[in-house]
Amino acid sequence: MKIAFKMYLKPGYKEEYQRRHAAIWPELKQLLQANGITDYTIFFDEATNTLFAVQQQSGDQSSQELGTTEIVQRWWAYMADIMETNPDHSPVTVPLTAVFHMD
Ligand code: RM4
Repeated sequence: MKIAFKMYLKPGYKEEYQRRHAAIWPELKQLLQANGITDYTIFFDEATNTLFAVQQQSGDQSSQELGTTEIVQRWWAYMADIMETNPDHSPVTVPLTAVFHMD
């Protein structure tokens, strides 16, 4: 199923966010794909520094629920300096509800 959620970037870090994600760790990409996360896009809203993530989830865990793994926890700690995070370095994440879909 397709899921979406919001995260928040600290102001002024759009280019750095893009740079780091263009060089996403192969082991993170492999973990996501191995757990059924595909077609994963993150959009950015300049006006509010909001990140909108959309992903296809064929397994029972979203990219955020994979936060129980060491790789994701290490990635979150790496990204924490440019994102709004919780005390455990996980990105503040707001699930979104699908209100319309058209195949
Ligand atoms: C995001 C955030 C997400 C992760 C992606 C790859 O900035 O850390 O949790 O799934 O990167």
